[in-house]
Amino acid sequence: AHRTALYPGTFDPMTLGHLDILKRASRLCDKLVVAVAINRSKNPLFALSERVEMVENVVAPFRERIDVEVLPFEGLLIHFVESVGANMIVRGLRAVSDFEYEFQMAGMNDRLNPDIETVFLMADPQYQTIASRLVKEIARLGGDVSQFVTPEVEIRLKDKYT
Ligand code: COD
Repeated sequence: AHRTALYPGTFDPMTLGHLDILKRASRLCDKLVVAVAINRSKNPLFALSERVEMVENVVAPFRERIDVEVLPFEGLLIHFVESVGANMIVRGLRAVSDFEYEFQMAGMNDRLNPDIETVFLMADPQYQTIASRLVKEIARLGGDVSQFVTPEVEIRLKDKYT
């Protein structure tokens, strides 16, 4: 069967944690859709187009094996999943602290559409504690974020904060 996975997030900005989950997800499906949320309520540092570009710039190697699309989305996640014809939603789990929120989201999305499965993946331990929010804080305060993001994202963060 043809499997399409959708990995949704804010990606503000994309980190090596996101990238690790992306790589793992790319091995589970024939097509991967990375859905970048407009997420006005989170007041993102990066514009939607920048967040899409940052993801776009790392998915190129996956295209040798599978079909990949990076698309912006607004509105209800489950509607977007249905509109692209995906069978599963991929989410990353970091610590116990992620669990409550992810548990609720997966449960409610399952009620909205029981045919779509949420799949949880864990990143490699070296990436498990990386969070976009803390990466932004470190960059804003002049710290070194090179262990947490790609060189491209590091440059973009420097540009934002100088
Ligand atoms: N290791 C492992 N996983 C990670 C790491 C890491 N270091 N960093 C991030 N992740 C995972 C996150 O746990 C998450 O699963 C994914 O990567 C994306 O993370 P973020 O922070 O970029 O994205 P979120 O969590 O802000 O995305 C939330 C959505 C935009 C998907 C959500 O708010 C949503 O679906 N909004 C649409 C409205 C809707 O449908 N609401 C009802 C939901 S039931």
